[in-house]
Amino acid sequence: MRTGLINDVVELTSEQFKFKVSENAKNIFRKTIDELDDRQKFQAVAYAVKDVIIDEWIATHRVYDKKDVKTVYYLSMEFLMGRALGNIIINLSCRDEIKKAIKELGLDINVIEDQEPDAALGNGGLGRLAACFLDSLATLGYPAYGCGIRYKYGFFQQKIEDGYQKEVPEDWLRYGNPLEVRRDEYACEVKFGGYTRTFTDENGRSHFTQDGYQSIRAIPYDLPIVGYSNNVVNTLRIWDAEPLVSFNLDEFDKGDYHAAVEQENLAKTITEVLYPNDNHMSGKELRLKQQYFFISASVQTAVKKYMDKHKDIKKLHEKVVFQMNDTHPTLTVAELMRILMDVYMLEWDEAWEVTTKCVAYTNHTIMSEALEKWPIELFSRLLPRCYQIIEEINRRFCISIEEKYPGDRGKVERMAIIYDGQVKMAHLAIAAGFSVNGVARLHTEILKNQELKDFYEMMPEKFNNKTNGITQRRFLLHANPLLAEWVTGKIGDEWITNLSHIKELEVYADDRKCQKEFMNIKYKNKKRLAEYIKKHNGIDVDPRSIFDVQVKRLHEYKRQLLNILHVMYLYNEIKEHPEKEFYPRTFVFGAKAAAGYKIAKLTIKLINSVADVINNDASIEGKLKVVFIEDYKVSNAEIIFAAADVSEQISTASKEASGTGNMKFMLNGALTLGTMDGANVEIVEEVGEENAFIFGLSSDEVINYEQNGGYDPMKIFNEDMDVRKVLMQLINGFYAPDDPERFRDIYNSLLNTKSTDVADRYFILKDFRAYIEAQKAVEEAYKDEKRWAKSAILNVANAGKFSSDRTIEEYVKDIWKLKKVKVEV
Ligand code: B1H
Repeated sequence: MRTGLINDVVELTSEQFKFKVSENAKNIFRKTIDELDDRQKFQAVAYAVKDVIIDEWIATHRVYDKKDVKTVYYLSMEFLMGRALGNIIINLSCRDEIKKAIKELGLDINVIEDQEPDAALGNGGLGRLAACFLDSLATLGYPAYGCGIRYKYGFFQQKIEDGYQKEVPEDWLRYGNPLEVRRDEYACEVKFGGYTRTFTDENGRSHFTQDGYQSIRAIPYDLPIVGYSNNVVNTLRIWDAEPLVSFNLDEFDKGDYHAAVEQENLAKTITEVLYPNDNHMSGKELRLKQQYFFISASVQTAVKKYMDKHKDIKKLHEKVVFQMNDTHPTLTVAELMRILMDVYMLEWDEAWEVTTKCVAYTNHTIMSEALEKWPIELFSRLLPRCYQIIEEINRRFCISIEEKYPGDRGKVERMAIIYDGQVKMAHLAIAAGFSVNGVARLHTEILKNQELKDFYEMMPEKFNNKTNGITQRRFLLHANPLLAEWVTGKIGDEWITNLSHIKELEVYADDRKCQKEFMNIKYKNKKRLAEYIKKHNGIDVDPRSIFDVQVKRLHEYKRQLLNILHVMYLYNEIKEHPEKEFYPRTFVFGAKAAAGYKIAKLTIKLINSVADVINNDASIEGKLKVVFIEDYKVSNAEIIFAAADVSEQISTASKEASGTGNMKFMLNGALTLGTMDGANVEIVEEVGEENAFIFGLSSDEVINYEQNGGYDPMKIFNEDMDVRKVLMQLINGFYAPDDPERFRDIYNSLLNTKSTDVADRYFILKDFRAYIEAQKAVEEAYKDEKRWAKSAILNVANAGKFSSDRTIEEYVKDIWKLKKVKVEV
């Protein structure tokens, strides 16, 4: 087997690594390696790995400096990194030496990796995408910083108690983070509140400054992002907050006790916790503070770094590009304008020219509840100078709309940045950004033709598509070592850094021996998941059954409800027709619900209640099992994807912007059961419709119903007796004998018998029959092992497009215009 080394220059022997680990054991814990507990072993190894990385990290930045490269700043409220250690080790050129050393020390690499808490600084797809992008940027050798927040508490841990979700704070930094480096020398000041003051300089020019504000000290922590075998180590810079002057007698003496306490409190709260909302805006003042906090610190630092080497601030765009990950970092626009005008004294037009060449915006959703709008009152109080700037941007933008569409008031009303008492962040991002992109072809088309139609008409040149991707290094090489090795054995290891090569597997899809090898690997991975389930849920599942998996955030539009209603239907079928042949099936769910999202949390209870009844019914002879995996996160996701036969991607068409789990399943040889939504469309295009199971309304049909009405779920309830039976089981205590009313809200959400809301907003009943049929087709296909194995291999072979390396190359070519860098150590 080839090693896959691109640039085999880093030489580390296993002896040296062992020495590092034992020195760490001694220096940090005053112990020998044998005396360490598992967590300490992890730390001793992690510090040793950091020691290996650090020279490459320094070397990378030296090259960037010397070459004076253009750099992308990927600004994101979320980076869902998961565990770092294992991923770093597989990316390092000296991975074999490290693995050898760990083995020779008598340590188990899996046990060590398992000690690391997930860095869960994100909610779901948006945050994980940012993490995949960083991996790809480093591997491809592009100069990049990730900029985010060092939340003290990441995304909550989910415990299931009596079938209900309970949120437990995720104290991921409790034992420190061996891989981070605190960079006090880059600390900076971020100002909140107060008022703007105008003054005139000696040349008679007016300037603005902020007075009477509260200050926070932003302190960066750097995390290494290791490229694959190329000596490149990029940086994820996450900011923590501290009071500028800590609560001290100075202030106290001045009688400014309150101000001092407030600053201290603001600093404490600002980076305390990640808001756990996926596809939903929180609207809390603290959230806006978080946004400005990390944006101001990141933009200040980027501008300063540029000015350290260059004289002309007006050429900033030649070296710096800011990519805004959704609208959450849109304050970048106002902050950059502020710095250019108030610090570097540019005129408005000059500042606008620079800003609009530096910022680009990615849209990740059309869900209306996710659109960020801030009340003017809150915004202007918290960020007076930024607000003033946005007002002026809005004034000029509205004039340009009027010029283009004279007399069309509607246009101005629909497109204004400030309207109806609110600041609309997406409108600001589009008005200022030189690029606006969606995250899958269908999503971008919906943006252009529906959601952002007015903007597209006015500025078509800004709009472009960048279909999402995932890193094959984490989601195949690390997550599924058996399959990774098999693939490499067949086609070599180029796929690790160029996933288009995986197409070469296609010739093996019909080969009976290969099919058997493939199915055997899948079986082993299913066994691994079955063991995890046994350990965590105490449930026995049969690895020979079909593993049908839906793991993602819990949201009504993702339709976990459709899935569990279908399970209820199947159970009814098996009970009514015990004689009928039925291929054993294990339905696996994993999903966290936002803490305040009632119906989502009730859906979790429903899944667990259905699981309880079905798993404990001996009469069905284990034909059906339902498992809810507690605390779905990046680290257990790796085990889950590898073990899936069926990938449930069943969102209401038009609602899922892209999805990225769909790609991870595909790469691991699961067949997609899905709607024509998000990136599913492109997955089916790549693999062929015969190797997936597509059902349900199209996005056009959904949008048509939404705009023109004409859908009546009650009619289906009245006419389809299978649907009726399942729905009645929601309210007759079948799954809640102690409280038959428990699931009434779910029933109502579908039939609107009481609420004033739209009935079955996500077309669950409308798609129910089609879903049943698609599921039947899945069963038929699985019974034919040859056919299934072929399809599964073809899914792996056609996943090449969905590498985040491809996505990043497109961003670089069309938006960022970066140059690749080579690092020799
Ligand atoms: C996605 C979000 C999101 N889209 C608001 N939007 C948030 C919106 O905390 N908030 O306020 C957090 C997250 N997340 C997801 O992005 C899409 O739903 C997926 O379809 C897509 O694959 C992913 C990455 O593009």
